[in-house]
Amino acid sequence: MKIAITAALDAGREAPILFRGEMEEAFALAAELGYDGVEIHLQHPQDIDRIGVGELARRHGLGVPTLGTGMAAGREGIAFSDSDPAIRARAVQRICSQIDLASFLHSGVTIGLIYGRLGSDPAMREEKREAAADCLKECCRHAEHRGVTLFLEAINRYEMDQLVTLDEAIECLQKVGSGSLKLLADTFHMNIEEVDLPGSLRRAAGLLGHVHLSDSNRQVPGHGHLDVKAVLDALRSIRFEGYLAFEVLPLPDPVSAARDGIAHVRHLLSMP
Ligand code: LER
Ligand code: MN
Repeated sequence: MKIAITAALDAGREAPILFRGEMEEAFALAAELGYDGVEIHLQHPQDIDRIGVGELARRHGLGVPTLGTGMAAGREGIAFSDSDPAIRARAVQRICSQIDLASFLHSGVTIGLIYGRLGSDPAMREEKREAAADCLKECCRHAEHRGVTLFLEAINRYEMDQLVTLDEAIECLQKVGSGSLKLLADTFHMNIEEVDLPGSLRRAAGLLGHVHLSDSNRQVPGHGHLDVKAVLDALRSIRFEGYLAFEVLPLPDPVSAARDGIAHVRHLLSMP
């Protein structure tokens, strides 16, 4: 298993992004501390210089496992489940342009908050569910064409009202049935929604593509009370070979968090 930090040019105080600032600094920090990659969160793909970031990744020998896309949903209110077709089209267009960037950086693209909510009107829920799945299918076609993997994320009930558990996301993934679509398991959301974290991960065998690893309090692993060893053992048992990305709060500060997180996880991974 490979380990990544998360980075963004800027993010709100409450956002679970480990490093905020220039990509040069993010890649230098990740390389210095022995990470394998940098997960980049972006509102627009053109917010970064793609050639410069590609060079940084090559120079430091780091991968970019996925591009986080939730900022566009949060800041612009665009989503696959929106009842307005023009807004759905903007969400699809944004993901397709993230896919183009991902293809250049050999990265994946996360489909999390941009999948969207169903809302409280029972008459609209089925329509919105179908609309969101159709948008996802359209993005999958573009991803297949570009050779990019999309990671569909299960997100807890306080942020989303569909695809809340891994099983629900797996059901959607199987309905869409694209070779370019994999599951993203985030231990912060799982700690709220799942009955048994290792059991849920084992059911995702063969479908899991990416992991957001944080402790119970959304700090780096080792700063809370999640049984991180049990999570890593389950991932080992399903032969997960992707990235564990620390989508965490930068506490007590970004450098200490990055240092503590990788030390803790490498130590647990070295145990039988
Ligand atoms: C996105 O990956 C996620 O986990 C959300 O909770 C971010 O707010
Ligand atoms: Mn996440």
